[in-house]
Amino acid sequence: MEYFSLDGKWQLINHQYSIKIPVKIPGSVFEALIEQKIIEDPFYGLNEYKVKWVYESNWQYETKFDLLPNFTEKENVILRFNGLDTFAQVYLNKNLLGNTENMFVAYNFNIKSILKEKGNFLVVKFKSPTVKARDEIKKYNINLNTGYAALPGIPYLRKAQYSFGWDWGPKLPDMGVWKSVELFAYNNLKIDSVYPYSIFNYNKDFIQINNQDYIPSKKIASIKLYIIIKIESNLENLSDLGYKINVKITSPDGEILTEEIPVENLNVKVELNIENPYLWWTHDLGIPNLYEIETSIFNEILIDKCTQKFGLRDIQLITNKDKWGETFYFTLNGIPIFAKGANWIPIDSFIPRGKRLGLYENNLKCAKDANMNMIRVWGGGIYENDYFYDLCDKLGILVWQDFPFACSIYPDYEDFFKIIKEEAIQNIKRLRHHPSLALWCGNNEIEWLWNMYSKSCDIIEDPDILIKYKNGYINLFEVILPDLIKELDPLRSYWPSSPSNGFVGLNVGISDSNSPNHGDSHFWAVWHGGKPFSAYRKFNSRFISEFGFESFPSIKTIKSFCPPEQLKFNTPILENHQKNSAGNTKIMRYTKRRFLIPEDFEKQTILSQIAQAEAIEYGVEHWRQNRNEFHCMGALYWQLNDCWPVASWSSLDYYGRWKALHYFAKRFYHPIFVSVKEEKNSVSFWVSNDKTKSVNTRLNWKIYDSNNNILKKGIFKSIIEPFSSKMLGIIDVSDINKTKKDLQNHIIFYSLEEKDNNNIIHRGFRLFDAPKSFSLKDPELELNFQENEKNEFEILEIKICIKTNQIALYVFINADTLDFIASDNYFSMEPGETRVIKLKDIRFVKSNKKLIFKEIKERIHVRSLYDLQKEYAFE
Ligand code: BMA
Repeated sequence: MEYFSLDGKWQLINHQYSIKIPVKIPGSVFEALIEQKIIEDPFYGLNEYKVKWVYESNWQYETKFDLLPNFTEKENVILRFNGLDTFAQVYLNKNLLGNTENMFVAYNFNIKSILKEKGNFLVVKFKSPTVKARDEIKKYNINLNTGYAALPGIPYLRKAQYSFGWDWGPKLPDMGVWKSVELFAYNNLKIDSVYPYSIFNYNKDFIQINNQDYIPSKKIASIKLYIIIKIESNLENLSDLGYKINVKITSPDGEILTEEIPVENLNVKVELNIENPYLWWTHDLGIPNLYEIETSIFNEILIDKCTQKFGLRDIQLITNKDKWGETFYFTLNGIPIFAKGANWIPIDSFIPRGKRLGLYENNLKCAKDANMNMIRVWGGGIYENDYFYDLCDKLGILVWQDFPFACSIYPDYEDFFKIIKEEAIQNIKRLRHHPSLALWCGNNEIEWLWNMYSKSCDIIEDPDILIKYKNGYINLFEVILPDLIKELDPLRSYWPSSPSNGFVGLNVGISDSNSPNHGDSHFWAVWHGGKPFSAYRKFNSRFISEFGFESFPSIKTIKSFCPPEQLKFNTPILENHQKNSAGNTKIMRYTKRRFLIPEDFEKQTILSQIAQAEAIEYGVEHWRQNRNEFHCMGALYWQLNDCWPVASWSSLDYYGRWKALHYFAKRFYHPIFVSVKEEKNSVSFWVSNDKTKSVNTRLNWKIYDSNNNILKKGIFKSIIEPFSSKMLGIIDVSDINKTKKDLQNHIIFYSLEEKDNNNIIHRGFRLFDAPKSFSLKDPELELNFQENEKNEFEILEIKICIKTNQIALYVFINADTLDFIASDNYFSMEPGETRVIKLKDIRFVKSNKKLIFKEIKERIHVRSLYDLQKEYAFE
């Protein structure tokens, strides 16, 4: 097999606007226009509206290339586009090779007959996606759309739906050659796909844990590894031709296992017994061990070779009938896991640029740092880049993968289904070897939408046509896609929609997709429904796959798109960087319920982040308390990241800056976590242990008044069994919380330590009322900075020792001109407490200047709620 990459620099042409500029492959039209300064940054100010012409017009990519002679001598020469976004005609040496219409698939063209040794001329002509969407609406005479933020007609297009606008995303549909382009040449046969999968044989030694269901011990009796190799060839009598396949498996410790078998037909199955296996675990349970598999076909010489990584692990979605309805949880190698994580949207409006900027690594590393073990790739985005899954495999993070359909009725005609089948086949085959991939899910919120449309539908009013589309839905998401999974990836579970109750067929649209007793749920009464965040405590769910709360990003991020004169929550630019209708006003309204609002906009942004973090923590506490008997087994908040700088539900902003929520997540997703339920007359403490071993704990708690007097204190000692949540006890507070004023001025501090080594696992606090009614004093924080780690060039890590003599709420470390990640942030301290915080990944916001200790020290501020509220403008 000969291989030749066509990545690099091509030309990008727009005839209508007489533009001819260089463009990167992989890359995109928007990225090239920004780089060549043809357009101003579309993220800045209101520029989003100035660049409409870009996606309303057509673009042409061109390149010339010569080949090495050994290439043209081969019988087959394939030109492969790993991704074209989206509607294109491909020409080579003026011959039309074909049309493309799906951003999510690779296109292969056999170009043997038109390829020259020298001076090949390749042209890809892209048509405007928005013009195409309007054409489709006209053609089918139905205005299929998402019903809100996005441009109309997009359900007709197999192109990332978010790029046409979402309630957190701008309308910037990009175009171009967004993945690699390559040529490969071969004679008679090549490897089409290699699919390793393993079957686990658990020993029957069951252990009983804490009155729960029976959980198999993780001792694995044996593992059988199967490898299915598909060969592509038009040779007849393959078995007589002497071809062989060699499979070489390298274990994480370098041990090599090989197997060689003759090729007798196009499907080869290799079977191996794996002794002493290294299992793949999520990072919170163990090591995400990866094996490597190298598959080669040869006769006298090597014909083709393919290398990939895989993991030995068994993942299952368990849906068993129980007293509430039906369970919904995953087991990993027999261990039931509480999924902790967030929803993932595409990394950038211009995805290839985001990849170049390192956003995949950064966002996923931050997810792991925040103790997340599962990410849901949401259906309004894309099947992610290979790189994304490679990173999840390596970091030990599970992936819930939606097929890319969201919030809309989709076409129901055969040609559309044909396109989807091809798309699904390609992507299932591309991704199924990844151990991180836990679940295929049909779509985002469409089953739920049918609940609504069974009452009325403004898009399709004729009930007969509506039924036709509903049957189309059932066909696609309950027949076509699950059948393909059964055929191509039979060991992985399929779930029809998120949320779904799991009842399929005639029940679509009739039974509640968001049932608290079956399947997964999206809970939006807080935020969209305007309810206080204490409403989370009233909603039980088997697995909560979406719930969210908005905040502003860091002021540094806001300044990247907003000039100083518009730095206010309701100016046109801030309103444009908020895509949920009246979202900024809502942020302010919610924040005001909790805090005194200062005049200063930066302080408002910080308070909005604290309100968001408190909200999500409330929800997670409740659902983690409910983990016994598998009542609730997952919490994935909406949303991890942003695709541009914006006010949204994310915990990481577009530049990777941690909002307060991300620091909170690091605490509330810790495998051993204390949660607290405060009520007027009582306070109860809970500990969740998601580890495989029991922990012997001691919880110290104290209740103070706002004058630093300790009113009550105590200790709970307890052994917390693995995979369980335990209520440690209830404290009666009716004697101290007699009046509203008492409630407002009392605070609980608590810390959990491991009894055997006094190691503090978790610290927390809780007020009985909104923080704004607690009378705070200036904590006059004492700071002591130390260099912690440096190399010969600069400081890598510093330590800050923070001491307080007063109650200090939401202590936060920040800097106007520096970025860093703190070991903890936005925490509260009791009188006399000292905390040591480490800052790593320290860098200047706008320069690569080296970091000097004195400069870092001068730029860092440590403040608290007292400073945010002391000059408040309104209540
Ligand atoms: C959910 C998602 C998204 C949306 C988010 C916030 O339901 O599935 O479609 O962006 O809510 O409204």
